[in-house]
Amino acid sequence: MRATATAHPNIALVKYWGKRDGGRNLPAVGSLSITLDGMRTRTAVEFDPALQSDEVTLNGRSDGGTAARVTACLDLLRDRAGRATRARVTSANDFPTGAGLASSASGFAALAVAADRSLGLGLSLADLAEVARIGSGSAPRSLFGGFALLRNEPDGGVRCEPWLAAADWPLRVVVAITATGPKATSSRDGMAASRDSSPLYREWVRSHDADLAAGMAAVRQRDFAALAAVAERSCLKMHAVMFTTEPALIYWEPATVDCLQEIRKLRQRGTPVFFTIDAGPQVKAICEPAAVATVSATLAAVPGVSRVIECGLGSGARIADD
Ligand code: 2P0
Repeated sequence: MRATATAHPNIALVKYWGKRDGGRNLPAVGSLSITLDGMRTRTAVEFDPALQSDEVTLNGRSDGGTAARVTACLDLLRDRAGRATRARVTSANDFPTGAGLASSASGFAALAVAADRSLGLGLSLADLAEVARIGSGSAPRSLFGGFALLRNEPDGGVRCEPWLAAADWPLRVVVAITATGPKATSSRDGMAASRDSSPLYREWVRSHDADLAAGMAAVRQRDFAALAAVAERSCLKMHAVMFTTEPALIYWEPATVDCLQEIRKLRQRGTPVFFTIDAGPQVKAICEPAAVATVSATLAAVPGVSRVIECGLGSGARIADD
């Protein structure tokens, strides 16, 4: 009745922002991501008949805010197992939590894998993706390594699948940390506000399928320039929606903009690199392996960048060996 799993965060190259059904956490748009190896979540799940309710500890502290989402995921698995037993969930990240580094994605992917093993269910990845998605819309992508695709299906469902293996296009990612505090507005609240108030939201959703198709083709063809173009376009469109939400969602810090400009300058001088930015102030620079030292040194020298984290493409969520 106890198991531990690890998972890596992922970052979307074609972004997810907005829901078509908040209750079932169904995304309004698909997304294409890479799973990173340089950061990790470790989650232990123990079902204990002595517990009256699920207990959630995140980074050593009791976390009531996350507990409801954890319980929603565990309820799906308890239904499958025909059990009502509550669980003790202990999760820790080796990177800043709730700061735009996709800790909820790695956290809920690890939770689904560990809880499935604890209950002895042996669910398929498709079923685990459903469980992880209830916790966080981006979490199914962290079940897979390399490049992962999440898309809406014509029947109203959501499908998440591997799109290209890490070994087939081993890009590198340099994460520039510009602030480590938790974000002021959660992605969940921000998405609801964008849908309700941004004049750009409808166009974001309408034009998204074309971006997703362009991203999928660029990855399959390993076309770096094409991927750079669609990834930066998708990122800036998403942030345009955020900026025009009421009240405005401005996740960027001054150093965020400075990093973005440095990356553009590097590319103009011939370095194969592009940026993406999530619901937080950190900048992720995606580059060819030969460019990683240049990109790292350039971003580390930007005033306001406290550190850089170098990542390769990682593997999917899995049971911990020990
Ligand atoms: C993404 N983000 O595609 C986008 C880009 C942030 C910006 O998915 O409400 O924590 O739990 O489904 O998955 C972050 O949102 O949101 C996210 P919920 P989630 O990576």
